[in-house]
Amino acid sequence: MVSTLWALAATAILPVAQSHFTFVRVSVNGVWEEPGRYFRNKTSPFVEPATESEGYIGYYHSPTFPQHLPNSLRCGRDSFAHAAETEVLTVKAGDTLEFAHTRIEPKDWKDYQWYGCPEGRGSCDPNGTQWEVPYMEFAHPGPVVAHLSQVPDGLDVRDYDGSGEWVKIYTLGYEFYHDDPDRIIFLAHNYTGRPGRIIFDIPSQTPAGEYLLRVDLIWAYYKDSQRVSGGYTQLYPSCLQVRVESAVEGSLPAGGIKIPENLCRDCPGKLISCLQSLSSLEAVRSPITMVGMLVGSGMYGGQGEPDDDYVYPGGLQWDGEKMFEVRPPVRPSRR
Ligand SMILES: [Cu+2]
Repeated sequence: MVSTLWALAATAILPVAQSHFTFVRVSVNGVWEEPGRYFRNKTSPFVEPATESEGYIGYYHSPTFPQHLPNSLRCGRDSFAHAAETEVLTVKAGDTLEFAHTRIEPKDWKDYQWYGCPEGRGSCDPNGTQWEVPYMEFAHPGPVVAHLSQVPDGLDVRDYDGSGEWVKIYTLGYEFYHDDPDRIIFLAHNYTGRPGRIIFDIPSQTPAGEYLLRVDLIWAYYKDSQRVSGGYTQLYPSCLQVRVESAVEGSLPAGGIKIPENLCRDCPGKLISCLQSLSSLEAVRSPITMVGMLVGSGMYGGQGEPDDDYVYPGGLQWDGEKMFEVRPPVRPSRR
């Protein structure tokens, strides 16, 4: 059954109800949990101070922009306010997780959007208006990344705001469409109407303890255009509250990122937080470059040529043994 807590929590009416999306469901080793369960909820509607002057009101599935509140960028809009009411999912290091998203408002959730979906998927839209019914298509092209942030000693995950380091454990990026060097295809939103699946393992060397597990699709904004209202890079973060059982003790490796600080590459002074540097809209309109978060038109549209200097967002990735950079595919040679 759909969680009544979630259905009641979001009562806002969004005119274009299916234009955006939220990751809301997890499966552990192939078994789907109830939609919404173990995820920090969001507040809807919610006004972000940084965009209040533009009249921005974030509804349930609305994107989060880089200039929004740190808490909104970490785990979704105003999500820390919902931490205490969120259950904690117990998993084992090495378990395989899959994440599913929806574009439907919680008040409109029906069992047929979650149960009996094709290919054992965790969400679908049998009565939808999207390209390839019954699939639940992603609304936007971009990479999907997932991170773990370990809860500091002595703290409960329900009391942790995500201000520590985040270590990337998953990247779903792009490929070249039929080896065409001038046409990429993101594997999540791929223009087939049949979305890529978000499946990865919790590294088997993950130390025992409590974590926030963040998953996000980042639709990078077009770097050469005017950054007009509503046109910023869009993030779609959600966090699971998890307790990892493991034979390993200790901490995650160093070298993770801070959110939002290290979502920026060339923030002024490097050590100044992204939030500070983006605290006014003027700053947002200045030429700040973010790793994988401002791109050329081919990547913005998700079916053109890639940027030569593109770096996947989210920092180094950990496979349980080493930290490494996930490199985009090599561009095929022209034939
Ligand atoms: Cu959207």
